[in-house]
Amino acid sequence: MKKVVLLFLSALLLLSSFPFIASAEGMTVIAFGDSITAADKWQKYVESAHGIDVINAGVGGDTTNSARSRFKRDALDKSPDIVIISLGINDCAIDMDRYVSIEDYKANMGYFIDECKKVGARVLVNIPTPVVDEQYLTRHEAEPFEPYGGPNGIVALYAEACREVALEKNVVSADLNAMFLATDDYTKYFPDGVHPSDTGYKMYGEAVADVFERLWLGDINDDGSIDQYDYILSRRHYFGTIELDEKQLVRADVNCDGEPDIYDYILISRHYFGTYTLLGH
Ligand SMILES: [Ca+2]
Ligand SMILES: [Ca+2]
Repeated sequence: MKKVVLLFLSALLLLSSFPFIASAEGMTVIAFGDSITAADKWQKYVESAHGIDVINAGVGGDTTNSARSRFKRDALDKSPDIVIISLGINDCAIDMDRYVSIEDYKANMGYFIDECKKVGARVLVNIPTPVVDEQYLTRHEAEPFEPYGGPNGIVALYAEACREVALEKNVVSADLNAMFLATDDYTKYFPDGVHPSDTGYKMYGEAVADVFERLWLGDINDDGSIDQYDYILSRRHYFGTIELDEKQLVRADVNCDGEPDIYDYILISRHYFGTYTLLGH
């Protein structure tokens, strides 16, 4: 009898956390970046997948240095819930005055993330997309890039630096660099060597949309906190007694290995008990 009552109570508790709401709806989402962000062709994929409007705060030619001076006005002062940060390609222009050293790039990215956290905004970092040397070098001097094996060699270093900052700051990232390089020929998606084609932007937008749900990693029942209800849902999914929807599956896979399983529900439980911090928290 006791068991039945307990089961009934736990079912009630689970039900009380339904129905699910679409978390991002009504939230202020800002995309802070350079011309690749400003081009605006990627964001419809994120908007339609998550029922949101993205405020585009992309400025062509921006490096992390030049973007710092407008970060407060264009991002922080808008009371953002979510900030998507996409910078780095212009920082790599070692032949130009606007070049930003890799140390300064990391410091600036860290600054953007820290400031977002201070105002309570969640952060999604886009790892810089690759460039195509041949087209890129029609507008830049080749020699300064030679020690790096060409422009995309230096972009690879900044992409790695960006991954390191995201990891260190424990924020969600979309590895657009790795995504394009994993295709059979990434160069066809960057007709001018830097900016994606329409197809490239579709891949870009869909990749950002895919990781977007990770901003709520662990909060499977979408009630704004990560607690025993999430742990129970995760566990029940693992044992096959409930089915999670597509977005819940992303949230349940807290170690982001593509499989919501026993390791994830242990991590959710550890996060709840304060012995582990989930990504993005
Ligand atoms: Ca929850
Ligand atoms: Ca997993």
